Amino acid sequence: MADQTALKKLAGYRAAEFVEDGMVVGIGSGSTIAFVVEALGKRVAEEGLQIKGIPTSDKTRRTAAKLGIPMHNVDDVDHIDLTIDGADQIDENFAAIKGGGAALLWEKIVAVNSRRNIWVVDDTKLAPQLTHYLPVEVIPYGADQLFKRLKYAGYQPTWRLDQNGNPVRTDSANYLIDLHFTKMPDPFKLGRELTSMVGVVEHGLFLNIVDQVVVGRADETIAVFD
Ligand code: ABF
Repeated sequence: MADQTALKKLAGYRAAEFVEDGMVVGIGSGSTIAFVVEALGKRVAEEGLQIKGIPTSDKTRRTAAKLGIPMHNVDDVDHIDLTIDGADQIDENFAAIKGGGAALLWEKIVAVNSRRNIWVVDDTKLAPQLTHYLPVEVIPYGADQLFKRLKYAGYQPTWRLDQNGNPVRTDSANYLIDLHFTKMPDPFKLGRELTSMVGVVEHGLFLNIVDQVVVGRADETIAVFD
């Protein structure tokens, strides 16, 4: 049985095949996407693939640029043809939780400005219902008061801290609060409630966004779900 990294590579390289010459491509974040970037870098170097990359994080911008992929900002282009991104968990309705990698805000901005979205995962990310913690990006000013409100609402909030115990700062210099659920409430209702809370910038529920999911499976086959 292949290990998770091998499945990520398998799926990442397969997902990169959907990129065509001349495309504006949103490039996601995370370790699975690192394989997509590696595959695209090879095609740029070996085939002369002509694409414009739009990053979902500063880390992705740097990694992709280092591999020779021309990177542009989301506002530099008329539209994005295709975005390929990872996910923390995807349920049977293709709802996803993203943001474990602290990039959910730029990921969602790029995704909603893309004509087509593909998520690429190994099969450990698939689940009947969403159970993964839910990242929420919040403005630092008033974040403690917001944390208390989330706790009172029963969402079991925790601060996203770095290895030194300091609050993680996103690429937009915001904080992340992760919510924990024994049973995820209706994601649409929860999403609306979170974005209505003053100080919440965005949350990691990605609903009605994805068009295709590429899955690296434990038997080393690839499944593509439309
Ligand atoms: C990104 O990919 C994030 O939304 C998500 O947290 C991460 C998953 O990373 P990995 O592929 O390393 O599991 O899109």
